[in-house]
Amino acid sequence: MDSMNLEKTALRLRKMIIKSIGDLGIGHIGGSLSIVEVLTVLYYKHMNVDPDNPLLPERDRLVLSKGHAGPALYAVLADKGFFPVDWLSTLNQGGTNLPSHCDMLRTPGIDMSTGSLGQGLSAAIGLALGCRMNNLENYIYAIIGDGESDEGQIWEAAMAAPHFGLDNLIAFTDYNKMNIDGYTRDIMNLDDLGAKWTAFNWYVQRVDGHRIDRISEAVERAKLVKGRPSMIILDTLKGKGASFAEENLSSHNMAFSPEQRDQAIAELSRQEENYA
Ligand SMILES: Cc1ncc(C[n+]2csc(CCOP(=O)(O)OP(=O)(O)O)c2C)c(N)n1
Ligand SMILES: [Mg+2]
Repeated sequence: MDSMNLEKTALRLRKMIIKSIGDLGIGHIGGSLSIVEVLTVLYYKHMNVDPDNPLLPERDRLVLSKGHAGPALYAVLADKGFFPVDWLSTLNQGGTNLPSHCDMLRTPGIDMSTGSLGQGLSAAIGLALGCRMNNLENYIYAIIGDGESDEGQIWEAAMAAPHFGLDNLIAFTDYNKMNIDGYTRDIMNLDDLGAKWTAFNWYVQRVDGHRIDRISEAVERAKLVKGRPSMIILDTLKGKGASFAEENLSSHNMAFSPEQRDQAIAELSRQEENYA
């Protein structure tokens, strides 16, 4: 898929996310909307996955370590055909297959259960080691949050992955500059985040996390790196694409009305027309 079609796909996914959370009336809209482009690049360009065979051993895997952004990944998986699109309107309701946070035992296409922040990158290391042991030539992708990066376990993983020479591991930090109820610079300043990962011997890149082409080029460069893992830092906006949520500190787990839902979807539909 070329960049233009990927951008159009990202708009469609944003609408699906806003509808799914909006139908429930509350949810993690901010951190879901900030990762739409990276998910689009991975699932529509780079990842080898098969919706009809979600447990294929040689598939690429994604660990959404910031598991509260499950609704973003659910939109992608539904759109790709891992499960029916109408599941999206059951989000986080009793009996659903789409709980607020990712559950690999419940949802086809989810590769790791996450939501307890800090653990996913370590789980991705385990997957990367296991796949290498099985002589698979696949990639393990992981997405962590900038607030999540306050967790000590992230830095244990930061030390372990280069030690094991995991060049099949490509991680992303969703650097949206916001934690649950404040700015990361006030809660725990990440300062020069790239320098930290570089010091741990990761191959580090930093790109605009809403530029499909830049993310895709970064993934291509990461795949060429031998002997160590990659960290791609994505400069993003929390709530990107929904005017009621974008760069709004309250967007973390936000309640919004059907009118706000419909207005945001209509705005995105107008943008989609530019691609027709
Ligand atoms: C171990 C753990 N501590 C606290 C939480 C509660 N929590 C959920 S999301 C969140 C904020 C995380 O910030 P960030 O990683 O920046 O997420 P994003 O901005 O991408 O939504 C917190 C503290 C949790 N899920 N797990
Ligand atoms: Mg954040």
